[in-house]
Amino acid sequence: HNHEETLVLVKPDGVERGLTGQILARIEAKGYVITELRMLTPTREMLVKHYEEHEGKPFFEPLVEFMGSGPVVAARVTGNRVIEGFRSLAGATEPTTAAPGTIRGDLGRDWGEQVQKNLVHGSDSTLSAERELGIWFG
Ligand code: YYY
Ligand code: MG
Repeated sequence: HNHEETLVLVKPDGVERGLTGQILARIEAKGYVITELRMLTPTREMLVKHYEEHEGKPFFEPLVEFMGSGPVVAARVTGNRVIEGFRSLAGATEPTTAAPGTIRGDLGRDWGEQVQKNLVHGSDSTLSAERELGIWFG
């Protein structure tokens, strides 16, 4: 798995707060390699596909709306066990309780109105990585 790949997104809150550089720097500092990078405001169509596993859940609509609310930075990231490694670096879903030392734990918090403001996305399996990279990088 030397060439394992994952999709990382810096979500609209991360971009808006000017944390893109810090987040990408943490990925590089851990030793992973960014092989493709783009900034875009995703369409609803892309987001519905991206979050298809969550369709029907109560947080789905607000999540899709938030993710389309501004520019996002998408990165193709490569390295041994990068899927697991990036999720560990990102920390738990909820930034309030994500461990210090992680991206969400160090840079995130609860902003009240939207629990989905947790700075980053990382694919959770080789299958979802392949699927998601197709959505964001074609
Ligand atoms: O993979 P990860 O991002 O850590 O969490 P998921 O369970 O895949 O949920 C995707 C996304 O949805 C999460 O980053 C925030 C949002 N979300 C939410 O708003 N409310 C929840 N109860 C669970 C997830
Ligand atoms: Mg997920």
